[in-house]
Amino acid sequence: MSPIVTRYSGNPVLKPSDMPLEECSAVYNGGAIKHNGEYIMLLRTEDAAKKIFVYSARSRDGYHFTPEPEPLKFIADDMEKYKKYTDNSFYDPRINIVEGKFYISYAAYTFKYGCRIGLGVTEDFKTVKHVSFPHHVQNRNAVIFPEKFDGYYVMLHRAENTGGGHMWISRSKDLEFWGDAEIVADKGSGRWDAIKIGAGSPPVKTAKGWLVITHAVTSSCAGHYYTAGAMLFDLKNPYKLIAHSRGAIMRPEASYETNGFVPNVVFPTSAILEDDGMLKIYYGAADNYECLAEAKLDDILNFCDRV
Ligand code: BMA
Repeated sequence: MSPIVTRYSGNPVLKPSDMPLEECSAVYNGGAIKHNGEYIMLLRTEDAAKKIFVYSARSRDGYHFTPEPEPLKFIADDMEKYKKYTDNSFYDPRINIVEGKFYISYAAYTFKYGCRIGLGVTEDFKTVKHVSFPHHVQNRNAVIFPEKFDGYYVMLHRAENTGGGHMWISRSKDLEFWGDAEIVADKGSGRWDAIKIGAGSPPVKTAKGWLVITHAVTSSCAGHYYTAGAMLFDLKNPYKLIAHSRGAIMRPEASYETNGFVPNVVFPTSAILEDDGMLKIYYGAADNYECLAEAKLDDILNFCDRV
């Protein structure tokens, strides 16, 4: 097992039978925050037909979560246009706290057009009001920095394979029009991230830089293999990647990570830094379960080499 992270002994923190959805087949890739001492998580939840719903769940200790009875509603001023690019299929939500507001970035999917990033805002974690589709299709895994830089919001996102599977960065004055897109981290620094690399958690501020827990994908004869890594971005200039983990901080090892709907997947989607310097990393396991691993922030930083 990884020397850097320790899996929560009560994993999974949420499993399909915990969810209020009838015939639930999977619950995973949950975006989580800690707000006023409470943990709030948004979860990709699937029924028997693999139709996706996003449920919220709350916890007082970060280990035991209680799901809300109803899924989130996604609304927009122009519902017709909105539905064209979502088909009621929203997944892998991240909660980005920016200027005190809760922005939800998620993958908006339609069978016909593919996947693009959806951005919404919520106050109650029951209704998400559409803000924008920041990029065209073939983009997902977006996270937003908690602070603005020179008046700009800044987003990390991952282009699909047609865009190379690299991690991109772009910025916006108003959260609606995004530009200045650049590749900020290339896939393929080693075999472990040869296929794709993308943001997992929204950035966490540390003394050494903005920490982002990432996913990295390689492939084998048995298919794709998803691990978790870490990156540090310059505190003043997020377009500058300053350090990258030498390899995976966590790879599929536990039975709930190596067996499931998609075997051999750990997919981090949030990281919460506690006052004692421990990081809670929430992640999807095998596209089936929501899990938790903990690590000392210093151990992760020490495993990051400057680039
Ligand atoms: C990625 C996304 C995730 C999923 C992962 C592993 O490309 O689709 O939602 O968890 O693959 O299957």
